[in-house]
Amino acid sequence: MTSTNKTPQQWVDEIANLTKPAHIHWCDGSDQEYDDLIQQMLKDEVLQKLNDATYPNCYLHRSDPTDVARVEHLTFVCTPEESAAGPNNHWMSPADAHGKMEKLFEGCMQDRTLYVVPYCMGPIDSPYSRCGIEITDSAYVAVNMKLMTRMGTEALNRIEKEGTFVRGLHSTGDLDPDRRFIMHYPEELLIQSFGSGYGGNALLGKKCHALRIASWQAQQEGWLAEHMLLLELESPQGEKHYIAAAFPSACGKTNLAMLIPPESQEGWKIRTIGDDIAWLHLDETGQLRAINPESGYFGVVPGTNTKTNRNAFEMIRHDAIYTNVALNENNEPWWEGKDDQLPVTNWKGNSCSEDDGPAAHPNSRFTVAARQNPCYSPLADDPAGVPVSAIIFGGRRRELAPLVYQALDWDHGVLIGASVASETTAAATGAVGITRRDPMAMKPFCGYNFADYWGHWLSFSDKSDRLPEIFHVNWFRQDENGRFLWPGFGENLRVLRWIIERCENRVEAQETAIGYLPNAADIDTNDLDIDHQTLESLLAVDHDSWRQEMKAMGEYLKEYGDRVPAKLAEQHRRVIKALG
Ligand code: SAT
Ligand code: MN
Repeated sequence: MTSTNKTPQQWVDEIANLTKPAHIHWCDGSDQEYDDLIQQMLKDEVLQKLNDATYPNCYLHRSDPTDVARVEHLTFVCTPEESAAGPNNHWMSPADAHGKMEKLFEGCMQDRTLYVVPYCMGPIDSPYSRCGIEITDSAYVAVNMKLMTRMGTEALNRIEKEGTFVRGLHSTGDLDPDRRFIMHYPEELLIQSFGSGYGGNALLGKKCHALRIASWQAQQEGWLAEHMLLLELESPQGEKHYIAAAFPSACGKTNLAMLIPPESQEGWKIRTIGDDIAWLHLDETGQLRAINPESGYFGVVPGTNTKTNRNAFEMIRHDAIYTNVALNENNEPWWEGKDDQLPVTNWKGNSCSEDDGPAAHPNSRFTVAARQNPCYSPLADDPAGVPVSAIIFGGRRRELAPLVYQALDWDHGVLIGASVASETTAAATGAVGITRRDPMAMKPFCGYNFADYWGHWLSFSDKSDRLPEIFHVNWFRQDENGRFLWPGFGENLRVLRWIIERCENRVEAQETAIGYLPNAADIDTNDLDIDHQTLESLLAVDHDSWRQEMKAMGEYLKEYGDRVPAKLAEQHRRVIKALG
């Protein structure tokens, strides 16, 4: 299974030979096919139809209770040299991984249908797009791939023309957590996933292809594959800016990408290009341009309501697949933070009166086509992508990181990105709320050694003198009583406005040891219930805490040894010196 230039047919034959499916179905991506697969899954009780009057064409899928999130400890990068995968990845030698997986896949599709899912990540006619074929024995995966990617005949035509594609082999296996692995072989452009039906482990176009494999390809070819939302911000004067923002999973990317400006911000508009992944390329003028490789959203459901994200709330009222939410008495989906009705059946299918814990799983998800988004930007389909003015990094941190600050220059911005830390969330199995380093929000998704990845980021300052400005934001600061200091959600627009003003050189800022901070008066707090002191603490740089932070960052960098780029170490020393 090593050659990357097999034809789709040759590869499918080879896999069919190994997995022994009862049927083979080549997906054409048509609406009819989608409907047929849904009908089949209703019959097989893989899906349940929700209230058709209030939630037309919406379905509930309950996954196995042990299979509800990404499994980072079972996710491997398989490169010949362990050092190429780096301390940021689990590593297995390609030979060992192939041996292990071959045994698992042997005969695993008996009595099942093998679906061939050709897909294109990015607009079908964009030079920046890349194709793949996922082979899966899950109809749930096939319909999710239809919503999340440009899937079907057009993608297959492009693959046949290009002669190359990323191969992804997936089987839900027997869902035994001890027989669950997600393997990546960057040099073979190959992904193998066994034993899970959950999104990030099973929809191989998403994290496995568009981030882990693509980040590796991007390093070879001089572009960037990032865990970033993409939005268009239009001012009341009609000026447009495009912003790319990296946050860890379940930290509000979808909400920011779909932000509805509050009444006080009259005339401002936000449109979504993407909510999770961006591929960025320098064009011939040195401008960084971005596409969203996906065409749908796989978003966190709990907490979605008309106040936090009205666009999403409306978007998921029809033609949506829900995974692991609860039900109310009207057979409508229900989740924590939805409304004041009561759930009746929890995500496991048990009665809520007899089973404790949250009714909807904290990582329950919706899948919808991006076009259903009320603030969808048609530029998401533009093969040329959008020109990026600003890159934002952020994490979920109750302390330390100010509301917003700006890097002194690109190289300093790379240090800021590399230093991102965030509290863990329910998007991955394991403890929640533990602060960990999550450079560029790519900790679970970078397909190669982070030290080389930072070097790759740094190389951009040699290639262009018109790169985007880099910023860091933190919406999640809390006081000692656990109260959020910043209202977040729609009000985050106020921070985006400062960011754009900085990009346009229209507002002064204070140079501090960690970067440029806003003067308090330059953040619009009109109509906000936020006093001057709170704003000051949101914008303060506590030197003691930052010295500790930089020390911790130094320890973290040591894990990467002398592979850490000199320019990054130099930026780190500079900040320490400036902190005094
Ligand atoms: O599970 S996914 O990786 O698809 C979503 C996420 O964790 O960001
Ligand atoms: Mn994500």
